[in-house]
Amino acid sequence: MVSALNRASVRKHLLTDRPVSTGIVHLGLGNFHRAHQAVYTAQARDGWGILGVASRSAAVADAMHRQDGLYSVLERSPEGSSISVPGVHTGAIVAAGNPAAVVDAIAAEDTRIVSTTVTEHGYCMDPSTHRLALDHPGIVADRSGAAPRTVIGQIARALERRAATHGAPITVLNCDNMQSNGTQTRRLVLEFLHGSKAENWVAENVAFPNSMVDRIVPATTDADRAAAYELLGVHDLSPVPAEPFTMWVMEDRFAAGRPAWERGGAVFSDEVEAYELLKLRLLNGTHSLIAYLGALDDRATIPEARAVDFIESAARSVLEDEYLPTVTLPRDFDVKAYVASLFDRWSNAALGHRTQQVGTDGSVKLPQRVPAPAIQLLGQGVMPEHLALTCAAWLCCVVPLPGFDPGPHARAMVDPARERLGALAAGTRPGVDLVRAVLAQVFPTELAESNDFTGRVAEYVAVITRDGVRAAAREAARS
Ligand code: CS2
Repeated sequence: MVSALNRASVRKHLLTDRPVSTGIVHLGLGNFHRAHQAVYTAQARDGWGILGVASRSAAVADAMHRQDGLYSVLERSPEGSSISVPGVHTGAIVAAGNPAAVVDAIAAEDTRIVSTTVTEHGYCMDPSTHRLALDHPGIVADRSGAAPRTVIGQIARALERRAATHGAPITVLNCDNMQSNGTQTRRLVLEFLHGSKAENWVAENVAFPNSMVDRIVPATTDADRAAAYELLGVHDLSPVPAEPFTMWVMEDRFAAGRPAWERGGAVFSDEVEAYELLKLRLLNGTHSLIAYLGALDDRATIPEARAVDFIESAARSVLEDEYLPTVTLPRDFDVKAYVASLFDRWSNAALGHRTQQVGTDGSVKLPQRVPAPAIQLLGQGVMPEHLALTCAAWLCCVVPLPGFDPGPHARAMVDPARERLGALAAGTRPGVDLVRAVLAQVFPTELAESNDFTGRVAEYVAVITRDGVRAAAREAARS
């Protein structure tokens, strides 16, 4: 019989064998957290432990319970694979069905950091104003006093409890791909608590540092499970595949201490905004374009898509001509090396990151990537052709258009706005009217109401649906 994964059976792969106690409650027990923050925390080796909170699915928490709280991180690249076991979680719970336990955990005096990777979608933000969506059903329910089910509600209620009981300060650390992620979270929490007794206490005792996180971490496949077994010698019920590259830059503003994450290579910097914009635009923005063009060209994975000539050219153009001119580089930053490393990372065929996965949630990801640079370039009289192409390709992937089949990879993309956009498409004339209506749902008014931009997006939608995605990319290259 094959033995199970436990502390003894994987001892030689453990990143830390120090006993840990919970100092961090982490919301979002997905693959990204498990291959990023958890690894840095294990490498700090200073006793900090993490209570992981999965939002809905019990699969990861169940697997971890059966394995002494452990799982492995499988680093995959064309050069080979290696494996490690962070071993830094003190427990794993599921928020759905037990929201009170989440509030209790964050409110506990020993908790000094609450961190989040709940995706852009998880913050209940109004896309056009970037404020808390006060009409979001989850926020309405949470503010009415029910046990909170949204992440902002859970954090806010727990902070209220801290204010009313022991009063110990805490840090809220957003680790999602959002611009000024700490500042935005602070605003959302304070908006939730507006008018309550805890508002001032939160403003004075809770730190919300900004952070930039980076590691490509796909969903786990059967091939990953088999590779993990080869390297570990025991079955892992929930291994996490990841690329070798990893980066974390954050502000050193913690209200109640932090692990020595620098031991794992994290950088504490006062230039986080520059790193954030660089990463959100050059990496994430270009990634989106590769994913949507790739899916429409019937490519299953990012490395397959990136290898197609017209997709590679479009990726270089959007990155170099449209994203790069809109960022300010951090001091002493080698941008040439960074760009070269991005194209290498996107070529990692051993990882097999799916176009469908990167294309998922476009209605909440693209607002963090496209509008600000598009508005900036339009303001300078420059039409951002490839940003318009990004929007057109996304729209063709997720909005039903008469007589057009975007293919299996696009159909598999999940998007919280799919239903709403489908209804909109059913009641709106295709063409520029539809494009304007769709962009108004997801982007700030300034961009959605730019006739030049929406007109350009509509032209690309027309070319994609009539002549195919290659023709549209060719047109963008010529413009
Ligand atoms: C990707 C990111 O899914 C996406 O939108 O662009 O998940 C990307 O892989 C990570 O941000 C890399 O750090």
